[in-house]
Amino acid sequence: PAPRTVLLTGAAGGLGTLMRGLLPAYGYELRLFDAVPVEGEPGAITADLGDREALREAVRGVDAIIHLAGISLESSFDKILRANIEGTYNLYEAAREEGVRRVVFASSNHVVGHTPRPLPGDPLIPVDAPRRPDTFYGLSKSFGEDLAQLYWDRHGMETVSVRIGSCFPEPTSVRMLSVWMSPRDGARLFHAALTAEGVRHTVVHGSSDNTRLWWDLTTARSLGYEPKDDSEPYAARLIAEQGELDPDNPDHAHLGGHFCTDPPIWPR
Ligand code: NAI
Ligand code: 15L
Repeated sequence: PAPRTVLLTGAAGGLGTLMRGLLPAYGYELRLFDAVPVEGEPGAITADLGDREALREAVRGVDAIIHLAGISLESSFDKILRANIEGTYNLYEAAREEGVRRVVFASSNHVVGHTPRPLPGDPLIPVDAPRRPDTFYGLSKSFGEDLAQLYWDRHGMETVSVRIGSCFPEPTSVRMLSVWMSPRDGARLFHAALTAEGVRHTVVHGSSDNTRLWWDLTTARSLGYEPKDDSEPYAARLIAEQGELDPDNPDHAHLGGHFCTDPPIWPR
């Protein structure tokens, strides 16, 4: 049967807030979880991914989980280790113990961020391109994907790992024209990932059907995802403000954009 009760971790964050608005229209009852209180949602669970007891309770009785909680940008390895690596392990363990069958994992383009971005006329980046994390952050999402594979192979727990491009109300950079996922398309893709049959562990690219797309959406479409949006209406304004991407600028050379060139963050 299609999942109905879904745990949404990271519900207070940007994407969590967008999905809280959009997913109930698909018939889901959302249980909310975040380290910080979710505004206007007194029933939300306020707990850290390090709290295994709270996680056991949070996952008990849900049909599926959308796992968004974690550090969403580059940070020190120690912080990433606790929130994204140990935190995602804690969530999967709780889900296994409570018999939850399906997870949708918010992975990221930064798992493959060091992949050269295609120039006009180049083939799109395939979903099985070698992993080339651009940050400790991207590395932690790569770990999450492997964890998902392990829990499928050992425990029969299914995951769709969505390598999200940039999911915000509007694209705000020229790079985002290529990787933008409109919130409405994000909800469509999460719905497909929750309901497709026999996904085992599937990795998909997560974006809208952008005119300037850099990566291949075939696997996402195979789940039943039909993107309806395109960033192109934003292109003229963003290019007028920021200029076209420059093939000689290292910030513009890779899928991961400036994540590949920002100075590393060392322990503090
Ligand atoms: P965000 O930073 O706005 O939200 C993350 C939420 O997770 C926050 O509300 C935070 O309180 C919570 N959180 C962090 N550490 C936690 C912990 N240890 N225990 C419990 N909760 C914790 O990020 P955003 O943009 O909403 O992204 C959501 C997820 O999607 C993240 O995992 C991010 O890596 C992933 N993602 C998002 C993209 C986007 O375009 N928004 C692109 C690619 C991936
Ligand atoms: C991500 O993984 C981040 O969570 C998000 O904040 C954006 O920076 C996005 O990637 C991106 O690459 O634009």
